[in-house]
Amino acid sequence: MYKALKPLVLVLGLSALAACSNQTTYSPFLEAEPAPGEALTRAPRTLRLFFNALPDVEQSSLRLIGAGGEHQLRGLHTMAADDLMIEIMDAVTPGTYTVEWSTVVADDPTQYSGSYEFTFSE
Ligand SMILES: [Cu+2]
Repeated sequence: MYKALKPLVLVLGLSALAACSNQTTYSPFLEAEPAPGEALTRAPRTLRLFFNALPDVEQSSLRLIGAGGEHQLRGLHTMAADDLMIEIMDAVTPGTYTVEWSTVVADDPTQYSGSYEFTFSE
């Protein structure tokens, strides 16, 4: 009995793995300011991310990471345009930056997350 179950467990395991590797195919994230991959020539003062539905601010977070570590951000909010927005408190110096986001949108209880980079040079 146990031996007969083994192939089934293996198949289920593989399909679970396939489901995991497919998780990047759906994301509520649409675009952002600064945009993913954007090369800025002026330091950004805010981050604004757009989604395909209204984010729940209480269940959302944004992080900005530069060469010197994590930047101080303040006042996560939505402008009610299916977006999340936050103010960058400390100086953004030339370099490459990573934005990490996590959110729940509309009535979907799934916690989605992702990240992207932009660069800034004077
Ligand atoms: Cu705003």
